Amino acid sequence: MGPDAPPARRILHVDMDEFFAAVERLDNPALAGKPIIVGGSAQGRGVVSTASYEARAFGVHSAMPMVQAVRRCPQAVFLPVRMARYAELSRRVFDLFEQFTPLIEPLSIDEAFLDLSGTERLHGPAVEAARRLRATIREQTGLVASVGVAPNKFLAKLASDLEKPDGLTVITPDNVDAVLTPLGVRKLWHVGPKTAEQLERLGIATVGQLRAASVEWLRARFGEIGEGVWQLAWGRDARPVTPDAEARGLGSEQTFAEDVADSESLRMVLLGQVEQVAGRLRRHDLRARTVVLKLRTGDFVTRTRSRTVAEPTCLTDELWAAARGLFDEWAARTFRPLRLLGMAATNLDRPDGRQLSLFDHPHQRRGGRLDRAVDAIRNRFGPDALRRGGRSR
Ligand code: TTP
Ligand code: MG
Repeated sequence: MGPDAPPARRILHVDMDEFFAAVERLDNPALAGKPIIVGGSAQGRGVVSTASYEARAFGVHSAMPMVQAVRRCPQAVFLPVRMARYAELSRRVFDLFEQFTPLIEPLSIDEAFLDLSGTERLHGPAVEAARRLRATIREQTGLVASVGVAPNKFLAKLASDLEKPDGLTVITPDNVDAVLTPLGVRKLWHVGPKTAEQLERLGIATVGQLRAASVEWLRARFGEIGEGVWQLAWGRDARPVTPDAEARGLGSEQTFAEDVADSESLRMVLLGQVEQVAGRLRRHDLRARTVVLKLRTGDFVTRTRSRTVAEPTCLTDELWAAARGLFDEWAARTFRPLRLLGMAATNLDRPDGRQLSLFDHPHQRRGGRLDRAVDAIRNRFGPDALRRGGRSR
């Protein structure tokens, strides 16, 4: 990487091991060590959702017709899918991710990307964080996760699969070539069976061979995918981890037992929400570009207003100014008693560059220090320990 290269990212890909089967074993420890096959239906039709590793040893795998699974592993314990229970465990696991970063991109019920870039100060090196995450998941849920750590999404996902089950695999600039070059081209995103066959017929079966091909030739032959695949072969993937901000929520909202008509009380509720969200942003070393205000009136009509700030920020004062501005504008024009009030910080961003922190921006210095002091007290004494005077500003 040249001197102008962006700071390396630290991406985790987390994938729970034999997820549905693992939950079944958790709920019935007598299943330990036995082949478990989850899926199908009581009549033995349908397909396998997943098989425990003991059953996989007999060649049973996801999406296999149940009849075939029965033939291959008749001694297995066959169980129906209990989706609600798996979703419950999934939620618990995803909640644990939040202790490490709010930049979480869910891929499926048991799989997600986490972006830990810029969190060394909070969580130490990414590998350490990955170790702790695996231990936390095991302690808190009794389930096992395999984790890949790498500078981008493609490599992180590849890594999590390499030492499954119960694996922690790190891909770095030092080992990326050794890991990638022997792999079959089918391991690359976008290379489906058809493209793979075409490539193989041209003598390109491995990633190493693909690297040797010219990118112009690949582009001419396969279009844009050709170029993308070539980049992946070199371990390059710039796609960002895209959190579902609304669902994972860097926001706070409150529903009132009765409609609240006093705008000063509402402003105080809003200030409390801003303080809470700003604290979470700072804890995760994030800044927000946009503040969203959410208002629901007694007739259950919900409105949102948003304001984008000039510079991404994690400072309570700046977020409060935006939220208060939105609220006051709405109140001045169309005030109505509220049933629900909430706010969210969206368009999240990390400080661009390792060294850049809260205190690098001269005009942010004062506010930053006050915010940190407030955070420290809150962390010790709870969220209600301090309330700043926001009334007359
Ligand atoms: P996977 O992560 O693909 O599989 P897994 O967690 O069972 O096993 P591994 O250790 O290899 O990660 O999928 C997660 C869950 O999604 C899986 O437990 C069951 C469900 N699933 C299906 O229902 N059908 C399918 O075809 C696949 C692949 C998964
Ligand atoms: Mg899995």
